[in-house]
Amino acid sequence: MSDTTFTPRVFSGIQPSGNLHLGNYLGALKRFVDWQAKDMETIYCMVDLHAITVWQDPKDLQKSTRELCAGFIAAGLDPEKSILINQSQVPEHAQLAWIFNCVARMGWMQRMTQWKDKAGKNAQNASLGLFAYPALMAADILVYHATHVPVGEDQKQHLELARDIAAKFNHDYGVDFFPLTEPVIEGAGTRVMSLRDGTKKMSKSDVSDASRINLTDDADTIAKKIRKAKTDPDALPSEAEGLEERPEARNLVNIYAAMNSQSVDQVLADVGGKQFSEFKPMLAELSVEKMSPITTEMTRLMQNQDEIDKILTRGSERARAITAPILRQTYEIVGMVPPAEI
Ligand code: AQP
Repeated sequence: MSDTTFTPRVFSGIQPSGNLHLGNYLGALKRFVDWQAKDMETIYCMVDLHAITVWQDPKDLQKSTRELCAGFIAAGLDPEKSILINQSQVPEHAQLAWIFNCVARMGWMQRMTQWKDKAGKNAQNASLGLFAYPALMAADILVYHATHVPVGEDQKQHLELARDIAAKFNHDYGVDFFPLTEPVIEGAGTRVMSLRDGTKKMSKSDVSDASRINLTDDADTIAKKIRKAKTDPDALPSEAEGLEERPEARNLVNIYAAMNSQSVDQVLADVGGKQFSEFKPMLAELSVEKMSPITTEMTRLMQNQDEIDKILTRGSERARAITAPILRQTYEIVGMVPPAEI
């Protein structure tokens, strides 16, 4: 365990790989906004270096990065309060990742379920970057000495690996330099499931657009997708235990709770006994009420790309004031010769 007290600092990121969806919003973005309201430094990142671990069309990547920045701001992140950055504009992320590539072990990476899922049976043909993804993620966090990382449940294993990397670095070099960062996985929205299959995570890469609500969907599309969401024939229970064997029902109740910043028990106290024919329109109305202003604001912001680019440039300057000294100290610990002052 680390004895050093680190200044509380929040870091998290989202890949600009298109199709920003309700899972990203409830599992990550909405919670980023909640953390911004606390008295802590908050840093949020568009992780484009992660996105290219699988092929991205260069033009789409630029558009998606700016769109994601617009989404961050439209959802309530204030570039004056939070540091908003594009990962590739802060080179210390990739520089620290190389050091961590030399700390992490092959066996640790091979155990990552996201690697197994994404590389699938064709692992020999997957990029080296996809394999090393969790070491870059550890660097994203630790290059800020971040202490809190709000993420969805799917990122839990990667965060545990970041702690393993920090602990091994500290042990190997006999220092207490990197914090053992706490994953913050809380609330009803940390695992939003597909609207077509309650056992599958809502995901950008699902071929079925009906499986997810995109942040770019208009009000009619949102309402239609919820109306068509898979459910079962029973009425809603009055207590959470009644959802145990009902993945689709549980998912819709979780979405309602997360969207309305309530607990599942609070929602069920209100809607227990209702049929889906009654609950779905309630969910659709709530979703449109919460999501439509974000979509409208995103569209408006996207018309002013210069403004977005300036926000990112300013964010990277503020970020580098934190990351450059931490990288310099890391290099010293590792034994790199520092550049001479001329
Ligand atoms: N379904 C989800 N429910 C809750 N949280 C989710 N997150 C992603 N999907 C869900 C959270 O969103 C943040 C950013 O995720 P990412 O950019 O790393 O994207 P991802 O996990 O790769 O998203 P997808 O949709 O799952 O992409 P593909 O289809 O490429 O695998 C993270 O905090 C994540 O937990």
